Amino acid sequence: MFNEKIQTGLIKQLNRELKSSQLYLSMASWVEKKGFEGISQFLYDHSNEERMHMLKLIRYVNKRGGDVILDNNISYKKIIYNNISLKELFQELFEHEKEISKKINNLVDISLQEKDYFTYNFLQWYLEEQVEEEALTKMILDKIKLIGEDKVGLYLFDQDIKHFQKKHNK
Ligand code: OFO
Repeated sequence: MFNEKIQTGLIKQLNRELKSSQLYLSMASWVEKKGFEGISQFLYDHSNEERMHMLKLIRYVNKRGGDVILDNNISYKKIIYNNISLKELFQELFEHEKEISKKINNLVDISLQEKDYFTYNFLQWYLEEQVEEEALTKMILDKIKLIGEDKVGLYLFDQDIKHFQKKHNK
C-alpha cells in the first residue's frame, strides 16, 4: 500500500502542475494577441513542460499503486490581462515558481519523515528543475525590467527569447 501521506502530497502536486500548465497557456494566448510571437512561443512551450511535469507524477503514483485524482474544478483566477504589463506577467510567473519550489521542498521533507526513499529519489528531478525554473523566470524578469517601455528593446527581446533554454535536461 502506497503511503497515504505521500500519495496525498503527490496528487496535490500533480494538480498544481496541471494548474501551472493552464496558467502558462492562458498567458501565452494573451501575449500572442499582443503580437509578441517569441514570448508567446516560449509560454506555449512552457505550458507543455508543465503538463509533462504532471504526467511524470501521474505515472509515478500509478507505478506505486496509488490512485490519481485529477482536479477538474481548477479555480484559476479569471484571466484578464488587459491592464497588466509584461513585467507584471513575469513577476507573477516568478512568484508562482517560487511557490512551487516551496511545495516540492515540503514533499521532499515528508518523504524523508516517512522514510520513503523511492519518492525522495524521484523528487530529486523536481528539485533540480525548480532551480532552473526560478533562475529562468528571474532572468527574463530582470531583462524586462531593464528594457522598460522601450518598444525597440521589447521587439528585440521578443526575438531573443526564442533562444532561452534551461540547462536541466528533461
Ligand atoms: Fe514550473 O515547474 Fe512545474 O510547476
